[in-house]
Amino acid sequence: MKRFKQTLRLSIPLSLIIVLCCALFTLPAAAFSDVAPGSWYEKAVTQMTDSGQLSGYPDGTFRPNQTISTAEFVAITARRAGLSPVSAESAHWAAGYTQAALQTGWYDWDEIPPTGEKFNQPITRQLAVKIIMKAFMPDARGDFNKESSKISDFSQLDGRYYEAVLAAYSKGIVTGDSSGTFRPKSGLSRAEACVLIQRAGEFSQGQMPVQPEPVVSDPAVPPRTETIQGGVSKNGWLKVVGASLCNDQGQPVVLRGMSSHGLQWYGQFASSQAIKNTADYGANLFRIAMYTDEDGYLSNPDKIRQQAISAIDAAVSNDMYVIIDWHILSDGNPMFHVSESEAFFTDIAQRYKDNPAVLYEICNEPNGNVSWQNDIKPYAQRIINTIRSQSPKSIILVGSGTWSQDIHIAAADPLQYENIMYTLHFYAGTHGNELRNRIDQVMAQGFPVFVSEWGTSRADGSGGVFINESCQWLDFLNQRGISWTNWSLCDKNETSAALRPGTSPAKPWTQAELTESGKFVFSRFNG
Ligand code: DCB
Repeated sequence: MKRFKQTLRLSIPLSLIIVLCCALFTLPAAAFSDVAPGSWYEKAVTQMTDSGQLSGYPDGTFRPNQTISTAEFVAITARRAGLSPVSAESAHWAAGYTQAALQTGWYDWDEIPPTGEKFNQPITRQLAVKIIMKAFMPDARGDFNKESSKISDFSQLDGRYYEAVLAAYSKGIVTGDSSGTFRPKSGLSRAEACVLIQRAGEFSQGQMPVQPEPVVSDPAVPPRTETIQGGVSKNGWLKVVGASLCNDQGQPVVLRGMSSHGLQWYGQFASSQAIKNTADYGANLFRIAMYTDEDGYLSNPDKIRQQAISAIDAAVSNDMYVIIDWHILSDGNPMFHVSESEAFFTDIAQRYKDNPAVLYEICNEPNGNVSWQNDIKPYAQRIINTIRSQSPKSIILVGSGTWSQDIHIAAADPLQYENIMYTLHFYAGTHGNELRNRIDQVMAQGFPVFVSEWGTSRADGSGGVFINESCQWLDFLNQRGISWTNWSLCDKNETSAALRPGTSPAKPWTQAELTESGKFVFSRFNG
């Protein structure tokens, strides 16, 4: 039986050296002067180094007794599990892996903050075990009484690690040392870490996490657009230049934030505190989804208009841009209520004609038996004229057929106005390369695209959460400087909702009140 080593030598983490050797050296274990043949960790070290998941040092040593750092542990586990690095805020060598691991849900923000302050510290044994169990055996469980009796210092474990540690003991991943202690808050050596990761990894052969589709580098892809962020006071009146949204200085600008859910159902999350909360997390845009049908504006125009106006004013007072969205959905043809739309937009555009913050989205998602040429385009011409007659400089966002996915059809027969953008809506669990290719196709023709709604879920608002696919999408949008709002800011019990059920709209939100989707999306307001 392999066992944990009792003595741990604490030493300064050697992250810089590790980064160099991770990148440059993969020495076969046999070459490690300090990995004794027949030692309890030799097999695991050999297998992992041979497959490129682990490396030694340029001087030919593996340093099995050296305490492993948090970043090393996460990066090695991620490689073993086949996770790919994603873009991250910290410049640390392992930040791409730690960000991917965080987004995959291996641990929470407070355990390993993405800002990096714990990356070079030793990882605790309890957290290390949680990570490998999440990575390789997420469904394993252990019987509390049976397993906890094997651990003489069980009372020292923090409660959030009970489940993972009990599962690890029950599966034989962790066996404890000869005195039956686990020492949850101590570190572990590189050799121990290697054995643990290898053992859990072998257990789960065939159940590797789903990998995002590789981003195919297409020579037609533009170089990353240098965009600026910031609010209305910094950027002023926006304008469309070629395929880019620009500020009043002509510099490409990117807006990111949340969409409300239907005001008739979740209007409380379009409150000034809720909008401020998203601004505090870095959003510079808010979208007001004003359903027309489904008991929305058309059933209760005065009340819903007032809610929308209050939400616009709340966004403005937080220096955010704001989209007022005429949210057609079950009424799939915008012509059904064109005169109500004209009246509504006349009123709003008149009210906000001097305010650069307000963007107009005139038809959320045309769908069903609706044609660009015969329905959407004539509707758009009428409403654009209506808005421009009051507020000539505003940006206007126009949807297309198939729930605002048919931008290529719109681009083939475009609107002849300035400062128009075409909306593309996607749901990461449903839509992928096909829609991304469409974006590239129309941008190459010079048409500006705005993602005024997307979700981490499937297209019905539930399923998933599809974090890998969402990441791939956001990286794609960042590369092209495309602005977005995410569906949706509410506490509905559906995976696309950013807030857990019961979250108060009247207070700032803690991480614990954000859903898996909310945590991910809120972490990406700045790119
Ligand atoms: C869009 C709508 C939005 C809808 C989301 C998710 O619809 F713009 O209103 O939100 O995407 O489906 C959902 C809410 C649910 C609510 C439902 C009805 O999340 O809580 O019950 O609206 O009000 C899309 C987008 C794409 C596709 C289909 C829909 N698609 N759709 O590609 O098939 O069926 O609503």
